[in-house]
Amino acid sequence: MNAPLKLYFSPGACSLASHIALLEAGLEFTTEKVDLAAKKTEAGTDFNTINPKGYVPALAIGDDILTEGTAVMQFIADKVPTKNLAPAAGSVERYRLQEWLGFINSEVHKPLGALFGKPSEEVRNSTVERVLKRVAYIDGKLAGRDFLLGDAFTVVDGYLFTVLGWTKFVGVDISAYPNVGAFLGRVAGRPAVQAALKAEGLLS
Ligand SMILES: N[C@@H](CCC(=O)N[C@@H](CS)C(=O)NCC(=O)O)C(=O)O
Repeated sequence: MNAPLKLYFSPGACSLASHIALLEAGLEFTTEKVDLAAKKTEAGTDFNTINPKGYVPALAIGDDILTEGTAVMQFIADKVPTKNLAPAAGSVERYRLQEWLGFINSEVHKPLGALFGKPSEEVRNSTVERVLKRVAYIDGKLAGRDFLLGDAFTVVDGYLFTVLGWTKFVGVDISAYPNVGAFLGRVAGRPAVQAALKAEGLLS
């Protein structure tokens, strides 16, 4: 029997990417919301006892806990290989997926996330400049392709969708990047993505 899966998440946070992956994979799972400021889960558990790093996503796999979104998403994809949410382990394409996951993690997710912390104007301006450089790069890569790896959706697309969704909350204008805009619309239109947004209370 498969160990039960439970995703610890915070609405709209980077855990949304793992939530999308779980729904795209069609896996059975439960969720528990985390108050990141109080470090408490919805059931009142001290979240630091679940993930000592104190952040989401955290995926309970039975009694075990897997953290780091880039690992969580690949674990989910590998549970259901028939869904092709990640290229086969060992293939060059799989390393290409990991290349994108690492790029989005360190070059987009982290700098954009830091803007929620209200940095000084100087830090903000240099961070926005850096992020827009990365978005321009992504826009170029998305020319003539539907998703980051080509024609098929993979877990990294849900990740990019999630983190670029933050731009509107931190006042970063990405409207000058048409391929990115089309990509975000394409990903938003996927039933699993709509279901994840609804489950996190992000749709009115
Ligand atoms: N290295 C982690 C970072 C995860 C992360 O930044 N999580 C944020 C939400 S997007 C969080 O939970 N922040 C609360 C905190 O760090 O206290 C990953 O890539 O999964």
